[in-house]
Amino acid sequence: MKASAIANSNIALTKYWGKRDSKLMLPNNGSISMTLDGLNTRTTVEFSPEYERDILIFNGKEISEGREYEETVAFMDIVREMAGIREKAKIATENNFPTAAGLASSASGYAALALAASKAAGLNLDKRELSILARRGSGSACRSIEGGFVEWKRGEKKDGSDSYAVQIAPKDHWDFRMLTTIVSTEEKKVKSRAGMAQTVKTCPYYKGWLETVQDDIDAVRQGILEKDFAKVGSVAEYNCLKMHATMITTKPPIIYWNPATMEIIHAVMAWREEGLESYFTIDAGPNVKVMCMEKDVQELKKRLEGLNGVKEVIVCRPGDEAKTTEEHLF
Ligand code: 2P0
Repeated sequence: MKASAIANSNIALTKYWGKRDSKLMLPNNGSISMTLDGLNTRTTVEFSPEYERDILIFNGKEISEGREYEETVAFMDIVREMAGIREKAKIATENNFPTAAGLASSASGYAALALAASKAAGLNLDKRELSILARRGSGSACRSIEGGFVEWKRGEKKDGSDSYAVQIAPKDHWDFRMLTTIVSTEEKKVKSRAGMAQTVKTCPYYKGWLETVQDDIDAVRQGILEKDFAKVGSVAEYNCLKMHATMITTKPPIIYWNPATMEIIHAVMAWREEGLESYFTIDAGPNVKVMCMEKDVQELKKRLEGLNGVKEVIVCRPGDEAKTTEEHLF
């Protein structure tokens, strides 16, 4: 059986940083995100007795070994076990954005794969089950199953059955926007997975992160529901800075920022002083996402494009949930 799905990437407003179970991808803390319209992955999966091994085609090129291949096969094994099938699969996947640009390709990638692979395997999973399955591929992927504004519940159970994402507000809830500002398309040196493990192990301030992150989640959730832009933006920005403080103080230190990152941070803060209301957030990489309301998009985009080192600014609205599609890649 063949099935295809399309899923959007997402950006965390309060971050996921650190695991309590690396096999089941269970987080130490919950997180809140916005699903990003227009930054997506499309994936087609077909199980067949004709395939002797899983075949992975990424952006038109076959990947037959290495970390990415192994992780995909491990994920397909989870799907096969759930469906009680043994057939190998052909998987074709395409991103419509630069993969190495720190735009969370694993989030849209595993959300699309969870939906396409489960359908192709004959499973009919509900949103909760899909989110849990996507989480097994990559933590942040569980948030891309839903559209709009999303919360990934940390959960308490050891088996992960209560650690999944739910929608806080739909995509048309308000005219909140995210300007994805690309300063580098180089592959990052330290992947999130390794970076967070190192932080949990060696950062003396990680305790402080865990002690304060739930207050940030509660404030951002409330801010979203009340459409309070200043509350969401200011808490999200501070939460990002706290996460980066823990990255910078691991051993050895992980510093994802480059000079262009710093330039944007200072510019956004100065513009805010002037009354142009915007806030920044940054993931495990140098690119900056700037939060604003629709009315300020054009002015901010123009100003960001004028800064040193800025290559591209992509305007993102809150995006859709993951969906199946009849447009197959093969
Ligand atoms: C987030 N990040 O909440 C945080 C903020 C990066 C910084 O989720 O090991 O690719 O696959 O669960 O989901 C990136 O980590 O890590 C991430 P795994 P993932 O968006």
